[in-house]
Amino acid sequence: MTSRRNIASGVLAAAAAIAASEALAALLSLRESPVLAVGQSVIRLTPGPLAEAIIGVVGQADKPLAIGSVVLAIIALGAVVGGWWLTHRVWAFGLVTLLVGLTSAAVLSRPYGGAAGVFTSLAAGVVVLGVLELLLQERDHQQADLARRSFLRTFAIITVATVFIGAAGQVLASRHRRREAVERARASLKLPSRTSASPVGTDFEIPDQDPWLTTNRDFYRIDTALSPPLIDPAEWSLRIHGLVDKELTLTYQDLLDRGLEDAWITICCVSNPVGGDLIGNTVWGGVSIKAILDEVGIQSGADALLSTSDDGWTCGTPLEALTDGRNALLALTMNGEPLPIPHGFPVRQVVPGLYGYVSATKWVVDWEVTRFADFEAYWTQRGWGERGPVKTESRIDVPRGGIADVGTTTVAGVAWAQGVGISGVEVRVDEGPWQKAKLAEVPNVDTWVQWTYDWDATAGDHTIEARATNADGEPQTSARADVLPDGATGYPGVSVTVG
Ligand SMILES: Nc1nc2c(c(=O)[nH]1)N[C@H]1C(S)=C(S)[C@@H](COP(=O)(O)O)O[C@H]1N2
Ligand SMILES: [Mo]
Repeated sequence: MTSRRNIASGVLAAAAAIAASEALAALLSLRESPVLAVGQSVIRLTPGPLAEAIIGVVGQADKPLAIGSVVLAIIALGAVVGGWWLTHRVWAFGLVTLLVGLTSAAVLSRPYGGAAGVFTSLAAGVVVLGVLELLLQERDHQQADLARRSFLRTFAIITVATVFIGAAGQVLASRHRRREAVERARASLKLPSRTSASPVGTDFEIPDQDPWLTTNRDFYRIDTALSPPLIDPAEWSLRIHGLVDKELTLTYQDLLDRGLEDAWITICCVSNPVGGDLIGNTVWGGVSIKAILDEVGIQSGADALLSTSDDGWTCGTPLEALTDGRNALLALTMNGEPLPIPHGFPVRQVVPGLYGYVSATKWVVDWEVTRFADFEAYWTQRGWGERGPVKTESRIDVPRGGIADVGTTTVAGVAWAQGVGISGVEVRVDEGPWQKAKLAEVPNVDTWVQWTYDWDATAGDHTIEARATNADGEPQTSARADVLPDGATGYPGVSVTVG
């Protein structure tokens, strides 16, 4: 009995170690789990003629066979370790150490090997020892029955945990493979070369100020996806239906065939507080949404475009904003590159002048031309405004950190009113008179604009505020509003200690 129990414990310990190392490998995004690395080494070390003979017999099954043999060997060695655990503890430790060592060597011999792979191998060894320690204790003959029941319970718990961790690891690993496949498809896209440098005069290049152009890496990300949808552009399509004269389905290639136009557009999130950084500016390459809607023909009575993403997020956009001539795009590129996966690859919407939650659907796959009266989109159901026009706002970026020196001090920031444009920005100190700031260049009305003001700073504590005026002559409001339900307002302000 004891020996059967020991062997079963060893087998379970080995299985738990494999499950744990596979899951850890997936979690750490290893290109190869330790089991795979050992399998590869076995294949490499198999003498050529023997390998050919095996392939001759099993054919394409050689790879599963190699992995299966490794798993079986580990299980068998686990049984040996379990068998030795109570009587030959030093040998058991020695064998586990040897296996961890060989596995680490196999991992390190691979091009993707490294510290994380060795760590995963070590973790597998620790799991073996831990499981055996939990299961096998010296038996007290007085309480054999109690010990047996506690053994069975622990055995069952570890078995369930092993299956669970193993399954979770497989799910994670298959997602990794999918992500790599989509990343490869993205990298191999041959898109016509696109603009990606800021137009002259848009950036004052003031130290500490956010650049006018936001890089893809620095671009804020807001969505409800715990992990982004992984869509192969070759499999992507957009179905257009609802109140249209003719339905249409567009593929990625269809969009490319139409030719991409570039547009500088600043997008921002309705959840951006005054002074916040949920805003970014970049050049998008895409196809005019208006042109597509003109083609399908909007029927009378329709006032909304209900767009749905691959993962089921929904967004309602006023048709007016999509057809009034502004640069509303189905975008394929961001800063001259295919959209990064988290920013909507392969295709997303970008609409100047509307907050993202009512316009900027990422991973978009479905368009229904409809009426606002007939649906509620994701955020509208949760209390946010049905339409989300961007409010004229400004932000102070410099001086940062709340301190400045006496004398001429640069105050700088950005202002935006996408779709309308900014005609001026003013700055005031300690609620004194408003002073005109200097504006940088912009390529159109859809981007933010940098501004700067030379302030003659005097010693002491001061408050600096800014306000923008849009190109229609309307100044941004001083009334403070929270982000809910349709965007924050109020003057941005910073406190500065000079001296
Ligand atoms: N599919 C999908 N698209 C989405 C969202 C989302 O949750 N899911 N969030 C929207 C919101 S609220 C904003 S502000 C923008 C943000 O776009 P970004 O992450 O590229 O900056 O995407 C919009 N598009
Ligand atoms: Mo947002």
